Amino acid sequence: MSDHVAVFAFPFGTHAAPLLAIIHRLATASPSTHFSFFSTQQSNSSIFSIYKKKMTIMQPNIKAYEVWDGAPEGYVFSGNPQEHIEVFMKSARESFKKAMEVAVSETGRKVSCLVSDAFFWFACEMAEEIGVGWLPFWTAGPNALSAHVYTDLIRETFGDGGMAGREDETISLIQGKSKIRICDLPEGVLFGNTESFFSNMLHKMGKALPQAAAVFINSFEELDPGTTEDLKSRFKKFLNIGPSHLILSPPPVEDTYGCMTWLDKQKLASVAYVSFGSVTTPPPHELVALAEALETSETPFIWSLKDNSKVHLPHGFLDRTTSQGLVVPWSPQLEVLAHRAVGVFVTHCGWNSLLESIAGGVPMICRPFFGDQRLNGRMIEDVWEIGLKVEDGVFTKHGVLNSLNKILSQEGGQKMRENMRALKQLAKKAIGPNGSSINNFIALSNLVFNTKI
Ligand code: U2F
Ligand code: KMP
Repeated sequence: MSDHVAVFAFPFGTHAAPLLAIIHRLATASPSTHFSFFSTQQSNSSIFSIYKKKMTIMQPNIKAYEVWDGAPEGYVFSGNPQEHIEVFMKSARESFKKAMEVAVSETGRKVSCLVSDAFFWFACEMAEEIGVGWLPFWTAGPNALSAHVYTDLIRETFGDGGMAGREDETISLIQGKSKIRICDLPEGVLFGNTESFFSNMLHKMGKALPQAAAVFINSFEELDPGTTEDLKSRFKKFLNIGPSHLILSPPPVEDTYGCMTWLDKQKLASVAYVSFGSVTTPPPHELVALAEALETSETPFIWSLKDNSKVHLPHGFLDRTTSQGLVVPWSPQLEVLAHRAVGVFVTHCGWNSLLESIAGGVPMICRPFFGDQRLNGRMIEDVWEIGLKVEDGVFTKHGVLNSLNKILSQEGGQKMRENMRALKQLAKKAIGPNGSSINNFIALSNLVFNTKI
């Protein structure tokens, strides 16, 4: 039997790279299966180049196919980050369909299984049309996923738009959410624009996922057992197969800006690592507050900051801090967080960053922005107790100084590090012999290789 697995990647945020890592592992396990990996030209060139840089051989049974980004020639984007998503999504179904036809005719193999980013709710119907199983991948955490699955229930219970004064009420009617407050929900579920294109996409996704052959996720069951148990009852199969970077153990990446050699010279657990992921940069006044707090506290730091944001740093900051820290446009984050010198991570609470911080055992200072990030921040502070949210939700010099002090020089930090160690042990167990994530990965492989319905 010569199988052909079609894989639809979401080309924004950190979605496509973790999916490719999982596909790479599946492709290694089954060299006779062909994998067609569909994403935009920009996304494919960036994620496949990581493999080249890491000098890892890309499996010959994976082939990248390009899909249209949806922007007609000369299209000018307004600057709103969701516009890229909207423009892409409007033509995505057709674009994927066309590209899949090319892959089928090139390989001479019919598609036997459809793996997609969970955002592509329409892939459920596409899989049905061609008579194969649909396996959606959710790239964020289980708690956010459950917020989208239960959007109707949340809206019915808490009222569309009428949450004034109820922001701090907990959502205890949903298993796993006893510490989650209404204000932590991804915008568009209950507040914000509930009718936006993006909110509708997530709403439709929440309704489609229970029909999938299995939903898989980059997490481990023991991290959020309540939510996991609940989602297992909602989905045909709910497979936690992470933390994927521990299972797949990527080879070290190039240290272009000398972060690792600089860290080697720093004291144990003394350095603040600062990064806000691939989508967001804090507004200028918050960058200033954060920079001032780092400078005043004389905390050694590595700050991953896009070059075009450096202009917002306080006048003379870069010159004054040359011996105190590094400002780099991109860091080898996984390795940085695993380094013994790093003592705190100032983060936007993106899911991949959260998992990498757990693996490195580094407590977090949380400044969430959108989507799942407030939810992750709440779990970090109130459930796992492995970090603190910034005071008042935004960076102020005073608030950052307080948080740095609590984590780097007081007992609070010690307790958080112990909690981190316990979570890391659970993660290691999950990916060890007979661990939950390993068993789920085997279940996923079985579905990928036998999903004809
Ligand atoms: C979206 O995620 P983001 O890209 O904003 O953030 P993360 O999930 O934290 O992923 C960032 C990744 O980029 C890497 C880092 C993570 O793997 O190691 N990285 C790096 O290597 N060097 C750098 O200097 C900076 C980052 C979204 F915004 C989130 O809300 C979601 O949780 C996430 C997953 O769906 O997608
Ligand atoms: C741009 C993005 C993302 C986004 C919003 C953007 C993204 C992402 C999410 C998200 C939304 C709700 C969730 C979890 C994640 O929002 O990549 O529950 O994953 O403007 O790239």
